[in-house]
Amino acid sequence: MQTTLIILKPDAIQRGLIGRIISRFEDKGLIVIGAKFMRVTRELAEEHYAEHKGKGFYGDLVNFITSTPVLVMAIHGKEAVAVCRKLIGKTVGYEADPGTIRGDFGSSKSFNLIHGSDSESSAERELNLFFQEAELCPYDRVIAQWVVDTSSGEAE
Ligand code: 3AN
Repeated sequence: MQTTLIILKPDAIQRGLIGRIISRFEDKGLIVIGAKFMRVTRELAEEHYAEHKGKGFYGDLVNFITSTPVLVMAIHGKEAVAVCRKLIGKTVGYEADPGTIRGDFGSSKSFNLIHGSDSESSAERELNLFFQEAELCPYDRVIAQWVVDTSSGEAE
């Protein structure tokens, strides 16, 4: 089981897509174990997007993510990092496959609605950037035993 960082970016908030996007993750069987509605500071944005520093779109990216509030979430479940990336779809909205979040709701390259950590190590780094440990609340759901098969002792 993994936990990954998801950010619903300013365009998702402004367009009123919070509920529909969270439903994509819940429908898949993943759970929200942390959530924070916040305005990202410039300092935090620069740290989060440090790997893109120097690229042409970096300044616009930092301006965009800090422009209006975002919803930051810790999402947990089986293979959560890769599963969330697949649910999110390709970076550019007009290239993303239908059925993905960006493919269904996005039409832009830079306004692409959502961020999801791209690896387990990125998830760990990004979760630490956005959440204190006490802000994450892992829990068990009764339905969990019908979402993944745990009869062998492993989540399968
Ligand atoms: P993803 O979010 O799909 O992992 P990354 O990590 O390559 O994409 O890029 C991080 C963010 O930078 C993207 N979500 C997008 O907002 C922005 N971005 C990436 N490439 C471009 C680009 N060519 N032009 C404008 N913005 C971009």
